[in-house]
Amino acid sequence: MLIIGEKINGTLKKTASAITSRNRGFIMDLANRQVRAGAAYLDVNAGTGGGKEAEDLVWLVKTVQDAVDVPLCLDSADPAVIGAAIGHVKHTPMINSISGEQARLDGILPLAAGKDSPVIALLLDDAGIPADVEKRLTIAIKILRQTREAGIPDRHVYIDPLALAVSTRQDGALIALDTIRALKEECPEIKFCIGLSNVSFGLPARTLVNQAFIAQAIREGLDAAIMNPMEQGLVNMIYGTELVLGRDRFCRHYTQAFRSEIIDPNPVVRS
Ligand code: THG
Repeated sequence: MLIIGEKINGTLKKTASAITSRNRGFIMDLANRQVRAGAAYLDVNAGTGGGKEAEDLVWLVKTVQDAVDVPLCLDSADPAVIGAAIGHVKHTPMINSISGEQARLDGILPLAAGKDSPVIALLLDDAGIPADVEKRLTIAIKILRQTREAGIPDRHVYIDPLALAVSTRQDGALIALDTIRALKEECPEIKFCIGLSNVSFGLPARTLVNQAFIAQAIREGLDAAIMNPMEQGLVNMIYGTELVLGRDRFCRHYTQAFRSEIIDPNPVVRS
Protein backbone atom coordinates (compact mmCIF):
# COMPACT_ATOMS: atom_id res chain seq x y z
CA MET A 1 0.00 0.00 0.00
CA LEU A 2 1.22 3.46 -0.87
CA ILE A 3 1.79 5.84 2.01
CA ILE A 4 1.23 9.43 0.88
CA GLY A 5 2.56 11.94 3.44
CA GLU A 6 -0.09 14.56 4.30
CA LYS A 7 1.88 17.17 6.24
CA ILE A 8 2.80 19.64 3.50
CA ASN A 9 -0.62 21.19 3.52
CA GLY A 10 -1.47 24.89 3.57
CA THR A 11 -4.53 24.31 5.74
CA LEU A 12 -2.13 23.48 8.61
CA LYS A 13 -1.14 26.69 10.41
CA LYS A 14 2.62 26.13 10.59
CA THR A 15 2.85 24.90 7.02
CA ALA A 16 0.76 27.87 5.86
CA SER A 17 3.12 30.39 7.44
CA ALA A 18 6.13 28.52 6.03
CA ILE A 19 4.59 28.79 2.57
CA THR A 20 3.73 32.47 2.95
CA SER A 21 7.16 33.37 4.30
CA ARG A 22 8.94 31.08 1.76
CA ASN A 23 10.62 29.16 4.59
CA ARG A 24 12.48 26.52 2.56
CA GLY A 25 14.07 24.87 5.60
CA PHE A 26 10.74 24.15 7.27
CA ILE A 27 9.25 22.56 4.15
CA MET A 28 12.40 20.58 3.30
CA ASP A 29 12.53 19.22 6.85
CA LEU A 30 8.87 18.15 6.69
CA ALA A 31 9.59 16.43 3.38
CA ASN A 32 12.65 14.62 4.72
CA ARG A 33 10.97 13.46 7.92
CA GLN A 34 7.96 12.05 6.10
CA VAL A 35 10.08 10.14 3.60
CA ARG A 36 12.32 8.79 6.36
CA ALA A 37 9.18 7.61 8.20
CA GLY A 38 8.01 5.62 5.16
CA ALA A 39 6.14 7.92 2.75
CA ALA A 40 6.41 6.81 -0.91
CA TYR A 41 4.64 9.95 -2.17
CA LEU A 42 4.23 13.40 -0.67
CA ASP A 43 0.96 15.30 -0.92
CA VAL A 44 1.54 19.00 -1.60
CA ASN A 45 -1.30 21.45 -0.98
CA ALA A 46 -0.81 25.23 -1.08
CA GLY A 47 -4.34 26.16 -0.07
CA THR A 48 -3.47 28.80 2.52
CA GLY A 49 -6.30 31.09 1.48
CA GLY A 50 -3.71 33.72 0.64
CA GLY A 51 -4.93 34.18 -2.93
CA LYS A 52 -1.85 32.97 -4.83
CA GLU A 53 -2.27 29.25 -4.65
CA ALA A 54 -0.79 28.51 -8.09
CA GLU A 55 2.42 30.45 -7.44
CA ASP A 56 2.63 28.94 -3.93
CA LEU A 57 2.21 25.38 -5.19
CA VAL A 58 4.93 25.83 -7.83
CA TRP A 59 7.25 27.05 -5.05
CA LEU A 60 6.27 24.08 -2.86
CA VAL A 61 6.92 21.58 -5.66
CA LYS A 62 10.37 23.00 -6.33
CA THR A 63 11.26 23.19 -2.64
CA VAL A 64 10.13 19.63 -1.85
CA GLN A 65 12.00 18.28 -4.88
CA ASP A 66 15.17 19.99 -3.66
CA ALA A 67 14.87 17.91 -0.46
CA VAL A 68 13.62 14.47 -1.53
CA ASP A 69 13.36 12.32 -4.63
CA VAL A 70 9.81 10.93 -4.32
CA PRO A 71 6.85 11.57 -6.61
CA LEU A 72 4.29 14.16 -5.54
CA CYS A 73 0.56 14.18 -5.13
CA LEU A 74 -0.61 17.59 -6.39
CA ASP A 75 -3.50 18.55 -4.10
CA SER A 76 -5.87 21.34 -5.06
CA ALA A 77 -9.58 21.82 -5.66
CA ASP A 78 -8.69 24.26 -8.46
CA PRO A 79 -7.73 22.68 -11.81
CA ALA A 80 -5.83 25.83 -12.81
CA VAL A 81 -3.54 25.40 -9.80
CA ILE A 82 -2.78 21.78 -10.73
CA GLY A 83 -2.21 22.93 -14.32
CA ALA A 84 0.35 25.50 -13.16
CA ALA A 85 2.30 23.01 -11.03
CA ILE A 86 2.26 19.94 -13.23
CA GLY A 87 4.97 21.22 -15.56
CA HIS A 88 7.43 21.49 -12.66
CA VAL A 89 7.40 17.90 -11.36
CA LYS A 90 10.39 15.58 -11.79
CA HIS A 91 8.39 12.34 -11.47
CA THR A 92 4.93 11.44 -12.76
CA PRO A 93 2.64 12.98 -10.13
CA MET A 94 -0.71 11.90 -8.74
CA ILE A 95 -3.43 14.43 -9.36
CA ASN A 96 -5.53 15.14 -6.28
CA SER A 97 -8.29 15.52 -7.25
CA ILE A 98 -11.33 15.25 -9.45
CA SER A 99 -14.84 14.59 -8.18
CA GLY A 100 -18.35 14.37 -9.58
CA GLU A 101 -18.33 18.19 -9.85
CA GLN A 102 -18.41 18.83 -13.59
CA ALA A 103 -16.10 21.87 -13.42
CA ARG A 104 -13.33 19.77 -11.85
CA LEU A 105 -13.76 17.00 -14.40
CA ASP A 106 -13.66 19.49 -17.27
CA GLY A 107 -10.59 21.22 -15.83
CA ILE A 108 -8.51 18.19 -14.89
CA LEU A 109 -9.25 15.47 -17.44
CA PRO A 110 -7.45 17.23 -20.31
CA LEU A 111 -4.39 17.65 -18.05
CA ALA A 112 -4.32 13.98 -17.05
CA ALA A 113 -5.12 12.46 -20.43
CA GLY A 114 -2.15 10.89 -22.18
CA LYS A 115 0.19 11.61 -19.27
CA ASP A 116 0.17 8.38 -17.27
CA SER A 117 -0.69 10.38 -14.16
CA PRO A 118 -2.90 8.60 -11.65
CA VAL A 119 -5.92 10.68 -10.66
CA ILE A 120 -7.70 10.66 -7.30
CA ALA A 121 -11.50 10.95 -7.55
CA LEU A 122 -13.55 12.07 -4.56
CA LEU A 123 -17.05 10.61 -4.34
CA LEU A 124 -18.86 13.92 -3.97
CA ASP A 125 -20.59 16.20 -6.44
CA ASP A 126 -22.19 19.63 -6.64
CA ALA A 127 -24.75 18.50 -4.04
CA GLY A 128 -22.01 17.55 -1.53
CA ILE A 129 -21.02 14.21 0.02
CA PRO A 130 -23.82 11.66 -0.19
CA ALA A 131 -24.60 9.77 3.01
CA ASP A 132 -25.22 6.36 1.46
CA VAL A 133 -23.24 3.84 -0.55
CA GLU A 134 -25.73 3.77 -3.44
CA LYS A 135 -25.37 7.49 -4.23
CA ARG A 136 -21.58 7.29 -3.95
CA LEU A 137 -21.59 4.48 -6.50
CA THR A 138 -23.67 6.62 -8.85
CA ILE A 139 -21.06 9.38 -8.63
CA ALA A 140 -18.24 6.88 -9.19
CA ILE A 141 -19.92 5.55 -12.33
CA LYS A 142 -20.38 9.09 -13.64
CA ILE A 143 -16.70 9.86 -13.04
CA LEU A 144 -15.49 6.60 -14.60
CA ARG A 145 -17.58 7.19 -17.72
CA GLN A 146 -15.68 10.46 -18.21
CA THR A 147 -12.19 9.24 -17.26
CA ARG A 148 -12.60 6.39 -19.76
CA GLU A 149 -13.79 8.80 -22.45
CA ALA A 150 -10.68 10.90 -21.78
CA GLY A 151 -8.53 7.81 -22.34
CA ILE A 152 -7.48 7.38 -18.70
CA PRO A 153 -7.31 3.65 -17.89
CA ASP A 154 -9.21 2.44 -14.80
CA ARG A 155 -5.93 1.38 -13.18
CA HIS A 156 -4.92 5.05 -13.02
CA VAL A 157 -8.08 6.09 -11.19
CA TYR A 158 -7.85 6.10 -7.39
CA ILE A 159 -11.36 6.37 -5.98
CA ASP A 160 -11.50 8.17 -2.61
CA PRO A 161 -14.69 6.90 -0.94
CA LEU A 162 -14.44 9.66 1.74
CA ALA A 163 -14.47 8.31 5.27
CA LEU A 164 -16.46 10.66 7.49
CA ALA A 165 -15.63 11.23 11.15
CA VAL A 166 -17.00 8.40 13.29
CA SER A 167 -17.44 10.98 16.07
CA THR A 168 -20.20 12.68 14.08
CA ARG A 169 -21.52 9.71 12.09
CA GLN A 170 -21.45 6.30 13.66
CA ASP A 171 -21.31 4.59 10.25
CA GLY A 172 -18.91 7.12 8.66
CA ALA A 173 -16.11 4.57 8.30
CA LEU A 174 -18.33 1.62 7.48
CA ILE A 175 -19.91 3.43 4.53
CA ALA A 176 -16.44 4.04 3.07
CA LEU A 177 -15.53 0.35 3.53
CA ASP A 178 -18.80 -0.81 1.93
CA THR A 179 -18.27 1.61 -0.96
CA ILE A 180 -14.83 0.13 -1.67
CA ARG A 181 -16.24 -3.41 -1.60
CA ALA A 182 -19.14 -2.63 -3.92
CA LEU A 183 -17.06 -0.67 -6.44
CA LYS A 184 -14.27 -3.22 -6.54
CA GLU A 185 -16.80 -5.86 -7.49
CA GLU A 186 -18.07 -3.73 -10.34
CA CYS A 187 -14.71 -2.36 -11.59
CA PRO A 188 -11.87 -4.64 -10.43
CA GLU A 189 -9.16 -2.54 -12.09
CA ILE A 190 -9.78 0.72 -10.26
CA LYS A 191 -7.74 1.64 -7.21
CA PHE A 192 -8.66 3.18 -3.88
CA CYS A 193 -7.12 5.97 -1.84
CA ILE A 194 -8.33 7.52 1.39
CA GLY A 195 -7.65 10.67 3.39
CA LEU A 196 -7.22 8.77 6.63
CA SER A 197 -7.23 11.43 9.36
CA ASN A 198 -10.87 12.37 8.76
CA VAL A 199 -12.11 9.17 10.30
CA SER A 200 -10.77 9.95 13.79
CA PHE A 201 -11.56 13.66 13.84
CA GLY A 202 -12.75 14.91 17.24
CA LEU A 203 -11.58 11.86 19.22
CA PRO A 204 -8.74 11.31 21.70
CA ALA A 205 -5.94 8.85 20.84
CA ARG A 206 -6.75 9.32 17.15
CA THR A 207 -4.00 7.05 15.91
CA LEU A 208 -5.81 4.02 17.41
CA VAL A 209 -8.92 4.81 15.39
CA ASN A 210 -6.82 5.40 12.26
CA GLN A 211 -5.12 2.04 12.80
CA ALA A 212 -8.34 0.09 13.34
CA PHE A 213 -9.80 1.63 10.21
CA ILE A 214 -6.82 1.10 7.95
CA ALA A 215 -6.61 -2.60 8.80
CA GLN A 216 -10.22 -3.02 7.66
CA ALA A 217 -9.72 -0.84 4.58
CA ILE A 218 -6.64 -2.79 3.49
CA ARG A 219 -8.68 -5.98 3.71
CA GLU A 220 -11.22 -4.36 1.34
CA GLY A 221 -8.39 -3.54 -1.07
CA LEU A 222 -7.19 -0.03 -0.18
CA ASP A 223 -4.20 0.88 -2.39
CA ALA A 224 -3.09 4.22 -0.93
CA ALA A 225 -3.64 6.49 2.08
CA ILE A 226 -2.97 10.20 2.56
CA MET A 227 -1.83 10.10 6.17
CA ASN A 228 0.71 11.15 8.75
CA PRO A 229 3.65 8.74 8.35
CA MET A 230 5.08 9.99 11.64
CA GLU A 231 2.33 7.97 13.37
CA GLN A 232 4.59 4.99 13.71
CA GLY A 233 1.93 2.66 15.12
CA LEU A 234 -0.08 3.32 11.99
CA VAL A 235 2.83 2.45 9.73
CA ASN A 236 3.39 -0.71 11.82
CA MET A 237 -0.26 -1.65 11.33
CA ILE A 238 -0.04 -1.23 7.54
CA TYR A 239 2.94 -3.57 7.21
CA GLY A 240 1.50 -6.10 9.66
CA THR A 241 -1.90 -6.11 7.96
CA GLU A 242 -0.50 -6.61 4.45
CA LEU A 243 1.59 -9.46 5.76
CA VAL A 244 -1.26 -11.37 7.43
CA LEU A 245 -3.49 -10.82 4.39
CA GLY A 246 -0.98 -12.62 2.19
CA ARG A 247 0.10 -9.54 0.27
CA ASP A 248 3.77 -9.59 1.16
CA ARG A 249 5.67 -12.37 -0.64
CA PHE A 250 8.32 -13.97 1.53
CA CYS A 251 7.52 -11.28 4.17
CA ARG A 252 9.97 -9.17 2.21
CA HIS A 253 8.38 -5.75 2.75
CA TYR A 254 7.87 -6.43 6.45
CA THR A 255 11.41 -7.58 7.12
CA GLN A 256 12.91 -4.79 5.05
CA ALA A 257 10.80 -2.21 6.88
CA PHE A 258 11.99 -3.66 10.18
CA ARG A 259 15.63 -3.56 9.18
CA SER A 260 15.38 0.02 7.95
CA GLU A 261 13.51 1.02 11.16
CA ILE A 262 10.39 2.10 9.28
CA ILE A 263 8.46 -0.24 11.59
CA ASP A 264 9.26 -0.86 15.26
CA PRO A 265 7.48 -2.90 17.95
CA ASN A 266 7.73 0.02 20.37
CA PRO A 267 6.21 2.79 18.32
CA VAL A 268 6.67 6.42 19.10
CA VAL A 269 4.98 9.31 17.39
CA ARG A 270 7.97 10.54 15.45
CA SER A 271 8.63 14.24 15.43
N1 THG B 1 -8.82 12.99 0.36
C1 THG B 1 -7.96 13.43 -0.59
N2 THG B 1 -7.11 14.44 -0.39
C2 THG B 1 -7.13 15.09 0.80
C3 THG B 1 -7.99 14.68 1.83
C4 THG B 1 -8.86 13.59 1.58
N3 THG B 1 -6.26 16.13 1.01
C5 THG B 1 -6.37 16.93 2.20
C6 THG B 1 -6.82 16.10 3.40
N4 THG B 1 -7.97 15.32 3.05
C7 THG B 1 -5.70 15.17 3.83
N5 THG B 1 -4.60 15.91 4.36
C8 THG B 1 -4.51 16.28 5.71
C9 THG B 1 -3.40 17.02 6.07
C10 THG B 1 -3.19 17.34 7.40
C11 THG B 1 -4.11 16.97 8.35
C12 THG B 1 -5.21 16.23 7.98
C13 THG B 1 -5.42 15.89 6.64
C14 THG B 1 -3.86 17.32 9.77
N6 THG B 1 -4.89 17.80 10.47
C15 THG B 1 -4.78 18.11 11.90
C16 THG B 1 -5.49 17.05 12.66
O1 THG B 1 -6.23 16.28 12.05
O2 THG B 1 -5.33 17.01 13.87
C17 THG B 1 -5.52 19.37 12.28
C18 THG B 1 -5.10 20.58 11.60
C19 THG B 1 -4.11 21.48 12.32
O3 THG B 1 -3.20 21.00 13.02
O4 THG B 1 -4.25 22.68 12.07
O5 THG B 1 -2.77 17.24 10.27
O6 THG B 1 -9.67 13.16 2.44
N7 THG B 1 -7.96 12.79 -1.78
